[in-house]
Amino acid sequence: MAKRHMFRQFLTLLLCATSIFASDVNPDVLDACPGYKATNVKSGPNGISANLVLSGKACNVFGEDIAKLSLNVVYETADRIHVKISDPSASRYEVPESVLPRPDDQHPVAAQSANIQFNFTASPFGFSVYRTKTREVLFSTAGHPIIFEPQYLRLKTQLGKDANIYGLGEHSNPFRLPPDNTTLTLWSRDAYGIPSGTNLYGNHPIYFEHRVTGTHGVLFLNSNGMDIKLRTDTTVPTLEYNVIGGVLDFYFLAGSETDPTAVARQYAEIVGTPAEVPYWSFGLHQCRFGYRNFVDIANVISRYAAAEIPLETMWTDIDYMDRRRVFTVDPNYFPMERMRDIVDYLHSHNQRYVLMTDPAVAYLPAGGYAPYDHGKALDVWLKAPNGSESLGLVWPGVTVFPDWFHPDIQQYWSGEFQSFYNPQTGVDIDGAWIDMNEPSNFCIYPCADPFEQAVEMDFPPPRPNRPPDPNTPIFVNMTTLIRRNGEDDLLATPYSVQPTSRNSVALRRQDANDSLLNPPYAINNAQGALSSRTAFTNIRHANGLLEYDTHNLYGTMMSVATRNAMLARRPGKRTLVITRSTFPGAGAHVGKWLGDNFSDWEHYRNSIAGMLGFASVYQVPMVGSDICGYALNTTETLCARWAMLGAFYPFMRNHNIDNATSQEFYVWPSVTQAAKNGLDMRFRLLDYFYTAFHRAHTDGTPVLNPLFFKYPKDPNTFPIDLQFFFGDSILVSPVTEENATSVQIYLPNDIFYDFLTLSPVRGQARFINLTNVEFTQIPVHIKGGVVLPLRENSTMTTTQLRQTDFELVVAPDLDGNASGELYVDDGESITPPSSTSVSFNFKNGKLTVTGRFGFDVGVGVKRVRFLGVDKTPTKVVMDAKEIGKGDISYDGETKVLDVVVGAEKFDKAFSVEYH
Ligand code: MIG
Repeated sequence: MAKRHMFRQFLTLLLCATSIFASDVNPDVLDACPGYKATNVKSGPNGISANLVLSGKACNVFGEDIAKLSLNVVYETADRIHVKISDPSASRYEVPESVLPRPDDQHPVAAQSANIQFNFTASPFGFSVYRTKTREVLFSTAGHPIIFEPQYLRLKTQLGKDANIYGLGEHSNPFRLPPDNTTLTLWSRDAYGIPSGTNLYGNHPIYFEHRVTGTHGVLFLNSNGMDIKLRTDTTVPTLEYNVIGGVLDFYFLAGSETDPTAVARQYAEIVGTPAEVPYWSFGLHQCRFGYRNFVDIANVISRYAAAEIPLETMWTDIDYMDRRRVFTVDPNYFPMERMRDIVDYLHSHNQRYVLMTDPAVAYLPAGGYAPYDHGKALDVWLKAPNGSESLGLVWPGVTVFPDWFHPDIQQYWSGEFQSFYNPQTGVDIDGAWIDMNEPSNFCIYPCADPFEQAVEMDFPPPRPNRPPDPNTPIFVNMTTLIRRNGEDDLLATPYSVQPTSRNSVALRRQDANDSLLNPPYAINNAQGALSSRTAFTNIRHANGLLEYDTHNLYGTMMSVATRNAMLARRPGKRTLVITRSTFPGAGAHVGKWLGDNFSDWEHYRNSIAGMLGFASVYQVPMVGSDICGYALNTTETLCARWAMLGAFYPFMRNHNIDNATSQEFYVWPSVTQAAKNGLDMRFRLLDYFYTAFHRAHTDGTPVLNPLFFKYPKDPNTFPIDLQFFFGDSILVSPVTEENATSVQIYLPNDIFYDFLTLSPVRGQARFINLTNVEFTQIPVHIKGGVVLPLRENSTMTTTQLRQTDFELVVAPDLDGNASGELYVDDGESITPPSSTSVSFNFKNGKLTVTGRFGFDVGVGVKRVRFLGVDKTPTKVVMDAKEIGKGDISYDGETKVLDVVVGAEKFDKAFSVEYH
């Protein structure tokens, strides 16, 4: 081994030991590495293969350069090139197909017919990807040698000046990544406060780059820890991957020269389209950490009803568990019988219930805790290198962790779900919330004695974890409950902590030379060492894979197992699973919340960028941020604004930390009103959004759109992440500053209509200042060119909403045309027995409604409102029949023509035109 290398390794260890990062090697040193040259090149009609041999003296920066690599290039579709560089001599780790099944590569296309091309130079080896038609280069490694060492890979591409790069999350940076020296670190981490500039819960090594000439995408399919750097400290701006394992596996997506959403669909062809969710899951969800007992839960449900805020789904955090142990209820505070009463009550009111499940299972080897015993019997726990169960410290104290690669893990997990969430004997939940699946571990690295730490840190914490608020009146009107138990009894019940035996586990010896724990290149993990506060990276899974390589998959694998367990409980029905940690492909199974934000304006604002990352780039569209903020006390005005912004999150949930003051929407009158106003718009738009979600499920078209997706030639839109489109056509422009009642909003050169007054607003490709935006209002505009199928009015549940008539709003574009779609099915079947798909077209004053009406929507279309109408029409005709004057009204001020069509049943084609 070269002296230099040993020195570097020594330096690395030293730096790791003092927890400073070794990653900032001067880029010139790396650029001076020899790189490779291509030999034995075989060009076929559908791709290229070659050997890559080291083309000079090894530089051995973070290990020894691998002398010979193989290159494989396949034109998998007209819009996708797969480029893989790997070590043919060793079987290096690659993301398993079992976690992310690869797209079809068996039917490649002819290179000439593809929309993008792969080009390379043999010596030194470098490659580029360019658009076939325009020869515009999209990616180029020229001038930057590839480095391929056992635990360090580097690949670097040039970027244009001020490139518009989106993705590479999970992060809390602006949606358009700052091109100046931004590092995106991918390593799942329990990231309380979701600080920007740090690695967070999930990992999505995909970016879209947008230019006025088109939008393309690059997926780096690798689950190892990595730093992706956008640099401008180099001669040309670059994007650089620094990775600690796996192979160089890239998918280049052509996207489109005109439609930025095309690249999203192409990405979905790789990672899968989003799972369809039940209709009810678009209703309002209420949660908090720190509901003390079932009476608290009952109170919240009752108070929402009393305040007439449509609560669809009640949630409960880990509070319900007995000593924080998964798959148990606390017998005193959340007794099973009362839990079942609550669920029955909710279900009989068309409401739902969701509970949290954590991955970590209490380590109780003495027996008697079935979830541990069952897992032990099936031998599904993660194992330390010495074969003993790998122990961590999570909420219940010392824990084991499920090994999602174990062949019996699904059996185990589904079994626990079947019994604890059993409809006859357990808690009959409607959806699942899975947390802590980075996996998170409270044990401080190197965690030599988790038992001692459990004692020191007081896990599980004693009850009640939040003192009762003497000012909160008992409000239960779920009478059956109040008769059986009073709150006083509950709070008097002592909470007992049982001592845990601590003799069966040897102390863990952390070997600083173990390169699985301390690899030579240290990624910029905000948690320090790779294994800090998580599972140990030297763990080998049941199938032989290392946690070092698969850490970033843990949450997604738990997601898939949880979804399967939920589907097994209610065969044929969709479910809702909300996870914290994700990887490419997660969205095909589950939704995601953005984790532990703060109740402050900055987090309110950057929730939009966070959400756009997941919904518009990563293909995880069922996403939302904790409304009113998680940690810290919220304020009335923040919560009011957030209730309305949250009404345009795909996943709308109010959630709060245990030590913060209550923030349910009924707590303040202004917030109650704000929530009602937001929900009113959301509910009226719900079928429009459901249709968008169905389309996403069908082909990956995003359900939320950053402005540039719709105005790709307008550079002003490229950095905007305080406004977005909900679906294709609803522009949401929240007030973004504390105490403000005004907001600067950007309106592209187009016609818009105010959602509430329906009057036209001509966009001038500039910011305008909206003033007098009350704390109960959020500016929402309809983008011209759409026919919106709205429900006539809002209701208290989505079940009632589905029994509400439709109205159509025709919002023409600048040419006077509009179109739209409506998809309706039973809202719950995975394979709906029937469905209705309607198309709306508006041209020359005539709205034509056509479609397939397979599903009985049960209601009619009561009216049609035509927007932007210049004068009172002489007559309005529905099908061949003139509509009576009494059913027509025209408002010259707002230019709205309102026509009562009164169709009792929405089950056939029709047309309405005005003259
Ligand atoms: O260590 O279950 O992000 O939503 O309330 C914290 C308690 C564990 C973190 C989640 C948060 C949840 C909390 N959990």
